Amino acid sequence: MRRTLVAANWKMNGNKASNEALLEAFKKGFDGSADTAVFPPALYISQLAESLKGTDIAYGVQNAYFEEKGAYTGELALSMVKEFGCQYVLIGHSERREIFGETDEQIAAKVEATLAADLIPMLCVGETLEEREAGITEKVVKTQIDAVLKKVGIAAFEKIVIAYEPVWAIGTGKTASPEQAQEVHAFIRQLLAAEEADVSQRTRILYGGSVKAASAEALFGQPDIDGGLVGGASLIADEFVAICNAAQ
Ligand code: G2H
Repeated sequence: MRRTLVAANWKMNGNKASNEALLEAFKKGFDGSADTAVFPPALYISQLAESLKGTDIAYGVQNAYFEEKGAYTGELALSMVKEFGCQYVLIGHSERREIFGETDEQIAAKVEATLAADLIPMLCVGETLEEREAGITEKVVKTQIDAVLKKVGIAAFEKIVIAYEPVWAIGTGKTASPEQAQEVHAFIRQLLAAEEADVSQRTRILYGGSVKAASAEALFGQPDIDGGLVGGASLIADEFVAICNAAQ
């Protein structure tokens, strides 16, 4: 019912030559068993548009602003993102929250503006190590999701993809175990179900945090894990192809 989605978050990595090599290897090796999307640094969106023409591989930006236009130096408007053929917008990644100080309110506004631009928000949520150790993982994730629910309402979650990314597992090599991840994914689905059961069954919830080819199959095999958001391993062609092809 929910088709697996695997997304590559290249973060601030790559150059024209390495991007092309990655994309060529991906197009050659990918068996089409999942929906896929690639998030390059925004400057390379045109390169992806050209390279991925005629394929089913989608692409998007790692961030965009909620205002339509104006004096917002360094920001991208969603109309611009749309004009370059993007389908997805990554919103609220923990690196945006932590390093750039994005708040739940700004993230909710970005989700709302992304939906209004007819693009798909990929909303990232997740707890830090201190929060997990303090036993407040569910509370933290609920607060992050509630801010968006309050802004856009439950019906909008039909079009939103959620990525659960425990901060302690990001780029650290520490993947959450499939059971640990499933527990939080099930909790997120319950949160949505408490609002509207049908919608909760249709919302895709991805896992992110040191996903590797070796862990992908077990993660994707969990009942509430609908794919992955992959950082480091998405920069290694064989790894990323194997992760995508691990989808059932
Ligand atoms: C989490 C993830 C991609 P990595 O940030 O969003 O990165 O797979 O390197 O942990």
